[in-house]
Amino acid sequence: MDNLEKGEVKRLKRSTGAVILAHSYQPREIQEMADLVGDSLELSRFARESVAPLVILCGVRFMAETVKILSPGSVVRLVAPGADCSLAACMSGEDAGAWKREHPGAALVTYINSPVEAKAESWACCTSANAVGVVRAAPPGDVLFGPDRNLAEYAAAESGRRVIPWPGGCHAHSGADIRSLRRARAEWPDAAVLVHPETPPVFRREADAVLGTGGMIDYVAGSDRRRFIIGTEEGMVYRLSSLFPDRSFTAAGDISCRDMRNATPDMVLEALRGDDPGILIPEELAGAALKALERMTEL
Ligand code: CIZ
Repeated sequence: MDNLEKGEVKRLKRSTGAVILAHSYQPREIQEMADLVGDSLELSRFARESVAPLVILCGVRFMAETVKILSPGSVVRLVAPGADCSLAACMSGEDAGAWKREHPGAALVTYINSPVEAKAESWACCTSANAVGVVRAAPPGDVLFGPDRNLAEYAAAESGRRVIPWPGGCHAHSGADIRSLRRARAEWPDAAVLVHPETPPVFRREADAVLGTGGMIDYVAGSDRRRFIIGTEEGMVYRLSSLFPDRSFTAAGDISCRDMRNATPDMVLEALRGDDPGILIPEELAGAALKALERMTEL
Protein backbone atom coordinates (compact mmCIF):
# COMPACT_ATOMS: atom_id res chain seq x y z
CA MET A 1 0.00 0.00 0.00
CA ASP A 2 1.60 3.30 -1.03
CA ASN A 3 1.52 6.53 0.99
CA LEU A 4 -1.38 7.90 -1.04
CA GLU A 5 -3.53 4.87 -0.19
CA LYS A 6 -2.46 4.97 3.47
CA GLY A 7 -3.58 8.62 3.55
CA GLU A 8 -6.89 7.58 1.98
CA VAL A 9 -7.42 4.95 4.71
CA LYS A 10 -6.83 7.60 7.39
CA ARG A 11 -9.17 10.06 5.69
CA LEU A 12 -11.94 7.47 5.32
CA LYS A 13 -11.56 6.37 8.92
CA ARG A 14 -11.93 9.95 10.07
CA SER A 15 -14.93 10.69 7.87
CA THR A 16 -16.80 7.44 8.67
CA GLY A 17 -15.74 7.00 12.31
CA ALA A 18 -14.64 3.47 11.42
CA VAL A 19 -12.48 1.20 13.52
CA ILE A 20 -10.43 -1.62 12.03
CA LEU A 21 -10.40 -4.83 14.07
CA ALA A 22 -8.07 -7.70 13.18
CA HIS A 23 -7.68 -11.19 14.57
CA SER A 24 -4.17 -12.23 15.61
CA TYR A 25 -4.16 -14.77 12.76
CA GLN A 26 -4.36 -12.05 10.10
CA PRO A 27 -1.40 -11.35 7.78
CA ARG A 28 1.22 -8.89 8.97
CA GLU A 29 0.18 -6.00 6.68
CA ILE A 30 -3.38 -6.21 8.03
CA GLN A 31 -2.27 -6.35 11.67
CA GLU A 32 -0.13 -3.27 11.01
CA MET A 33 -3.10 -1.18 9.88
CA ALA A 34 -5.57 -2.32 12.57
CA ASP A 35 -6.76 -0.25 15.56
CA LEU A 36 -7.05 -3.40 17.64
CA VAL A 37 -5.51 -6.84 17.11
CA GLY A 38 -6.73 -9.62 19.37
CA ASP A 39 -8.47 -12.93 19.86
CA SER A 40 -12.21 -13.44 19.62
CA LEU A 41 -12.70 -12.68 23.30
CA GLU A 42 -10.89 -9.35 23.07
CA LEU A 43 -12.69 -8.43 19.85
CA SER A 44 -16.03 -9.36 21.50
CA ARG A 45 -15.29 -7.29 24.59
CA PHE A 46 -14.34 -4.36 22.40
CA ALA A 47 -17.56 -4.76 20.38
CA ARG A 48 -19.69 -4.81 23.51
CA GLU A 49 -18.33 -1.43 24.58
CA SER A 50 -18.04 0.04 21.11
CA VAL A 51 -20.01 2.96 19.76
CA ALA A 52 -18.20 2.98 16.41
CA PRO A 53 -20.67 3.49 13.56
CA LEU A 54 -18.56 1.32 11.24
CA VAL A 55 -16.45 -1.71 12.13
CA ILE A 56 -14.13 -3.19 9.52
CA LEU A 57 -13.55 -6.77 10.60
CA CYS A 58 -10.41 -8.49 9.34
CA GLY A 59 -10.99 -12.13 10.13
CA VAL A 60 -13.61 -14.71 9.23
CA ARG A 61 -17.40 -14.63 9.10
CA PHE A 62 -18.20 -15.90 12.61
CA MET A 63 -16.08 -13.07 14.08
CA ALA A 64 -17.97 -10.44 12.09
CA GLU A 65 -21.28 -12.03 13.15
CA THR A 66 -20.20 -11.97 16.79
CA VAL A 67 -19.23 -8.30 16.62
CA LYS A 68 -22.55 -7.46 14.93
CA ILE A 69 -24.54 -9.26 17.64
CA LEU A 70 -22.64 -7.52 20.43
CA SER A 71 -22.70 -4.13 18.71
CA PRO A 72 -25.98 -4.11 16.77
CA GLY A 73 -25.86 -0.36 16.16
CA SER A 74 -22.64 -0.63 14.14
CA VAL A 75 -22.36 -1.48 10.47
CA VAL A 76 -19.96 -4.45 10.47
CA ARG A 77 -18.19 -5.26 7.22
CA LEU A 78 -16.15 -8.41 6.74
CA VAL A 79 -13.07 -7.44 4.78
CA ALA A 80 -12.54 -10.60 2.74
CA PRO A 81 -15.87 -11.59 1.24
CA GLY A 82 -16.40 -15.33 1.56
CA ALA A 83 -13.88 -15.74 4.41
CA ASP A 84 -15.59 -18.63 6.15
CA CYS A 85 -14.18 -20.80 8.91
CA SER A 86 -13.86 -24.50 8.04
CA LEU A 87 -14.41 -25.35 11.70
CA ALA A 88 -17.59 -23.26 11.99
CA ALA A 89 -18.93 -25.09 8.95
CA CYS A 90 -18.73 -28.42 10.84
CA MET A 91 -21.82 -27.74 12.98
CA SER A 92 -24.96 -26.00 11.71
CA GLY A 93 -27.82 -24.68 13.82
CA GLU A 94 -29.87 -27.71 12.77
CA ASP A 95 -27.06 -30.05 13.85
CA ALA A 96 -26.91 -28.30 17.21
CA GLY A 97 -30.68 -28.48 17.73
CA ALA A 98 -30.87 -32.18 16.80
CA TRP A 99 -27.89 -32.98 19.04
CA LYS A 100 -29.56 -31.32 22.02
CA ARG A 101 -32.73 -33.34 21.41
CA GLU A 102 -30.63 -36.54 21.48
CA HIS A 103 -29.24 -35.53 24.89
CA PRO A 104 -32.04 -33.97 26.90
CA GLY A 105 -30.76 -32.31 30.05
CA ALA A 106 -27.22 -31.78 28.71
CA ALA A 107 -25.87 -28.23 28.36
CA LEU A 108 -24.58 -27.25 24.93
CA VAL A 109 -21.38 -25.18 24.96
CA THR A 110 -20.45 -23.83 21.56
CA TYR A 111 -17.01 -22.65 20.61
CA ILE A 112 -17.00 -19.13 19.21
CA ASN A 113 -15.91 -20.66 15.86
CA SER A 114 -19.49 -21.56 15.00
CA PRO A 115 -22.33 -20.10 12.95
CA VAL A 116 -24.81 -17.76 14.63
CA GLU A 117 -27.55 -20.41 14.31
CA ALA A 118 -25.54 -22.85 16.44
CA LYS A 119 -24.78 -20.16 19.02
CA ALA A 120 -28.51 -19.48 19.26
CA GLU A 121 -29.06 -23.11 20.35
CA SER A 122 -26.41 -22.94 23.07
CA TRP A 123 -26.37 -22.60 26.82
CA ALA A 124 -23.15 -20.61 26.46
CA CYS A 125 -20.40 -19.86 23.98
CA CYS A 126 -16.71 -19.98 24.77
CA THR A 127 -13.38 -19.12 23.19
CA SER A 128 -10.15 -21.04 23.56
CA ALA A 129 -9.26 -18.54 26.30
CA ASN A 130 -12.17 -19.52 28.54
CA ALA A 131 -13.39 -22.95 27.31
CA VAL A 132 -12.27 -24.73 30.49
CA GLY A 133 -13.95 -22.18 32.76
CA VAL A 134 -17.21 -22.19 30.80
CA VAL A 135 -17.37 -26.02 30.79
CA ARG A 136 -16.61 -26.08 34.50
CA ALA A 137 -19.46 -23.61 35.13
CA ALA A 138 -22.03 -25.53 33.04
CA PRO A 139 -25.11 -26.89 34.86
CA PRO A 140 -24.69 -30.38 36.40
CA GLY A 141 -24.85 -33.28 33.96
CA ASP A 142 -23.29 -33.91 30.58
CA VAL A 143 -21.81 -31.10 28.54
CA LEU A 144 -22.16 -31.18 24.75
CA PHE A 145 -19.23 -29.34 23.20
CA GLY A 146 -18.84 -28.41 19.56
CA PRO A 147 -17.72 -28.01 16.93
CA ASP A 148 -14.04 -28.65 17.82
CA ARG A 149 -13.30 -32.15 19.06
CA ASN A 150 -9.71 -31.40 20.18
CA LEU A 151 -10.78 -28.41 22.25
CA ALA A 152 -13.64 -30.47 23.71
CA GLU A 153 -11.22 -33.18 24.83
CA TYR A 154 -8.89 -30.61 26.32
CA ALA A 155 -11.74 -28.87 28.20
CA ALA A 156 -12.93 -32.25 29.52
CA ALA A 157 -9.46 -33.19 30.76
CA GLU A 158 -8.88 -29.83 32.44
CA SER A 159 -12.35 -29.38 33.96
CA GLY A 160 -13.00 -32.95 35.04
CA ARG A 161 -16.50 -32.70 33.51
CA ARG A 162 -18.06 -35.37 31.30
CA VAL A 163 -17.94 -33.74 27.87
CA ILE A 164 -19.43 -35.21 24.70
CA PRO A 165 -17.51 -33.80 21.72
CA TRP A 166 -18.93 -32.93 18.30
CA PRO A 167 -16.69 -34.56 15.68
CA GLY A 168 -15.44 -31.34 14.01
CA GLY A 169 -12.01 -29.78 13.58
CA CYS A 170 -10.10 -26.84 12.14
CA HIS A 171 -8.46 -27.92 8.88
CA ALA A 172 -5.27 -26.04 9.75
CA HIS A 173 -4.83 -27.05 13.41
CA SER A 174 -6.13 -30.60 13.25
CA GLY A 175 -3.95 -31.32 10.21
CA ALA A 176 -0.76 -30.17 11.98
CA ASP A 177 2.12 -32.64 11.75
CA ILE A 178 3.88 -33.49 15.01
CA ARG A 179 7.13 -34.20 13.13
CA SER A 180 7.41 -30.46 12.35
CA LEU A 181 7.11 -29.62 16.05
CA ARG A 182 9.78 -32.20 16.90
CA ARG A 183 12.11 -30.78 14.24
CA ALA A 184 11.63 -27.25 15.61
CA ARG A 185 12.33 -28.53 19.12
CA ALA A 186 15.51 -30.30 17.98
CA GLU A 187 16.71 -27.01 16.46
CA TRP A 188 15.73 -24.89 19.48
CA PRO A 189 16.04 -27.23 22.48
CA ASP A 190 15.92 -24.30 24.93
CA ALA A 191 12.62 -22.94 23.57
CA ALA A 192 9.24 -23.14 25.29
CA VAL A 193 6.64 -24.92 23.17
CA LEU A 194 3.20 -23.27 23.23
CA VAL A 195 0.37 -25.00 21.40
CA HIS A 196 -3.26 -24.22 20.75
CA PRO A 197 -5.93 -26.59 22.13
CA GLU A 198 -7.31 -27.05 18.59
CA THR A 199 -4.15 -29.04 17.72
CA PRO A 200 -4.25 -32.87 18.00
CA PRO A 201 -3.72 -34.43 21.46
CA VAL A 202 -0.11 -35.43 20.69
CA PHE A 203 0.78 -31.73 20.43
CA ARG A 204 -0.69 -31.08 23.85
CA ARG A 205 1.30 -33.94 25.35
CA GLU A 206 4.59 -32.58 24.00
CA ALA A 207 3.99 -28.90 24.82
CA ASP A 208 5.13 -26.80 27.73
CA ALA A 209 1.75 -25.04 27.72
CA VAL A 210 -1.62 -25.35 25.96
CA LEU A 211 -3.08 -21.89 25.38
CA GLY A 212 -5.33 -19.74 23.21
CA THR A 213 -3.60 -16.86 21.47
CA GLY A 214 -4.30 -14.40 24.32
CA GLY A 215 -2.82 -16.89 26.78
CA MET A 216 0.28 -17.23 24.60
CA ILE A 217 0.88 -13.48 24.85
CA ASP A 218 0.52 -13.59 28.64
CA TYR A 219 2.79 -16.63 28.87
CA VAL A 220 5.60 -14.94 26.90
CA ALA A 221 5.21 -11.73 28.92
CA GLY A 222 5.71 -13.68 32.14
CA SER A 223 8.46 -16.02 30.95
CA ASP A 224 12.22 -15.57 31.14
CA ARG A 225 12.81 -17.82 28.12
CA ARG A 226 14.18 -16.18 24.99
CA ARG A 227 12.84 -18.52 22.32
CA PHE A 228 9.38 -19.95 21.68
CA ILE A 229 7.93 -22.54 19.30
CA ILE A 230 4.36 -21.61 18.42
CA GLY A 231 1.79 -24.26 17.56
CA THR A 232 -1.05 -22.24 16.10
CA GLU A 233 -1.92 -20.29 12.96
CA GLU A 234 1.21 -18.70 11.50
CA GLY A 235 -0.13 -15.10 11.87
CA MET A 236 0.48 -15.49 15.59
CA VAL A 237 4.25 -15.73 15.03
CA TYR A 238 4.17 -12.22 13.59
CA ARG A 239 1.86 -10.98 16.38
CA LEU A 240 4.23 -12.25 19.09
CA SER A 241 7.33 -10.98 17.27
CA SER A 242 5.82 -7.49 17.05
CA LEU A 243 4.86 -7.48 20.74
CA PHE A 244 8.16 -8.94 21.97
CA PRO A 245 10.93 -7.78 19.59
CA ASP A 246 13.64 -8.98 22.02
CA ARG A 247 12.44 -12.62 21.86
CA SER A 248 12.51 -15.15 19.02
CA PHE A 249 9.56 -17.14 17.69
CA THR A 250 9.21 -19.91 15.17
CA ALA A 251 6.22 -21.89 13.93
CA ALA A 252 5.71 -25.50 14.99
CA GLY A 253 5.05 -26.44 11.38
CA ASP A 254 2.77 -25.33 8.65
CA ILE A 255 -0.45 -24.28 10.40
CA SER A 256 -1.95 -21.87 7.94
CA CYS A 257 -5.61 -20.92 7.54
CA ARG A 258 -6.45 -20.05 3.94
CA ASP A 259 -9.47 -17.98 5.00
CA MET A 260 -7.44 -15.90 7.45
CA ARG A 261 -4.70 -15.28 4.89
CA ASN A 262 -6.68 -13.82 2.02
CA ALA A 263 -7.36 -10.30 3.37
CA THR A 264 -5.32 -7.53 1.74
CA PRO A 265 -4.88 -3.81 2.52
CA ASP A 266 -6.73 -3.00 -0.72
CA MET A 267 -9.72 -4.95 0.58
CA VAL A 268 -9.64 -2.84 3.76
CA LEU A 269 -9.71 0.30 1.63
CA GLU A 270 -12.59 -1.12 -0.39
CA ALA A 271 -14.53 -1.99 2.78
CA LEU A 272 -14.11 1.56 4.09
CA ARG A 273 -15.64 2.95 0.91
CA GLY A 274 -19.16 2.48 -0.33
CA ASP A 275 -22.43 1.83 1.39
CA ASP A 276 -22.50 -1.93 1.93
CA PRO A 277 -24.79 -2.60 4.94
CA GLY A 278 -22.45 -5.41 6.03
CA ILE A 279 -23.50 -8.35 8.19
CA LEU A 280 -27.24 -8.58 8.76
CA ILE A 281 -28.77 -11.02 11.26
CA PRO A 282 -32.49 -11.47 11.91
CA GLU A 283 -33.39 -9.94 15.26
CA GLU A 284 -34.76 -13.07 16.93
CA LEU A 285 -31.74 -15.14 15.94
CA ALA A 286 -29.34 -12.41 17.10
CA GLY A 287 -31.21 -12.20 20.44
CA ALA A 288 -30.89 -15.94 21.09
CA ALA A 289 -27.18 -15.95 20.18
CA LEU A 290 -26.62 -12.86 22.34
CA LYS A 291 -27.76 -14.74 25.45
CA ALA A 292 -25.09 -17.41 24.89
CA LEU A 293 -22.44 -14.79 24.15
CA GLU A 294 -23.35 -12.75 27.20
CA ARG A 295 -23.09 -15.80 29.39
CA MET A 296 -19.60 -16.31 27.98
CA THR A 297 -18.48 -12.73 28.63
CA GLU A 298 -20.00 -12.80 32.14
CA LEU A 299 -18.27 -16.07 32.99
O1 CIZ B 1 -10.41 -17.25 20.25
C1 CIZ B 1 -10.08 -17.05 19.10
O2 CIZ B 1 -10.14 -16.00 18.53
C2 CIZ B 1 -9.56 -18.17 18.29
C3 CIZ B 1 -10.35 -18.60 17.14
C4 CIZ B 1 -8.39 -18.65 18.60
C5 CIZ B 1 -7.53 -18.01 19.59
O3 CIZ B 1 -6.98 -18.71 20.42
O4 CIZ B 1 -7.39 -16.80 19.55
